[in-house]
Amino acid sequence: MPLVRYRKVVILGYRTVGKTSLAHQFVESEFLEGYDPTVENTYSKIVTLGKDEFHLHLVDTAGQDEYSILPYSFIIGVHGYVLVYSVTSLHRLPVVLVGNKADLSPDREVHEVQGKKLAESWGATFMESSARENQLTQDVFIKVIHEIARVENFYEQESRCYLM
Ligand SMILES: Nc1nc2c(ncn2[C@@H]2O[C@H](COP(=O)(O)OP(=O)(O)OP(=O)(O)O)[C@@H](O)[C@H]2O)c(=O)[nH]1
Ligand SMILES: [Mg+2]
Repeated sequence: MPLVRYRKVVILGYRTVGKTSLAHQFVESEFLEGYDPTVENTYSKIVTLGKDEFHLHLVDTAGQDEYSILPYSFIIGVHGYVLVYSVTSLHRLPVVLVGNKADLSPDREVHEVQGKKLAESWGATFMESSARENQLTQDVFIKVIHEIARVENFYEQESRCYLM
């Protein structure tokens, strides 16, 4: 008897990047031409990989912007995330990848350079931190505020250019 394992995966990303279309294509094998903004939707599919069966529970979310609040169901019991962007738009949310517990140097398994490279490959900002250190912790959240402002300014300037 194959083991059926439950996997809860949350699909995140900005509005209209195609989260629902991807989920729908995966589960129903068809492309959705129309656009119907998602409030929240779930999809289920049994996926067989070799001898293993996975009961995949996909949570299709409403597109996020900088004002979105993620409900608990997007965090609790989640096994993985799919972060989607559209290649047709540069408009992406700022992401700060934080390598925390940097104070625990004897237990370190991830080198700072590895974190940096991963963040670079995502176009994300990277920081190491320690929740034991107030200043380092402040820096994380100040960084994300700066990043949001940077992206906002960029798009404000861009829309001004269009208006001219
Ligand atoms: N050409 C093309 N169009 C796509 C693709 N994915 C999505 N679309 C179209 O883009 C529009 C938005 O797609 P959705 O899947 O609804 O986007 P979403 O990310 O779920 O949007 P929200 O629920 O508002 O966050 C729809 O008109 C889709 O048909 C794609 O890979 N190629
Ligand atoms: Mg959607």
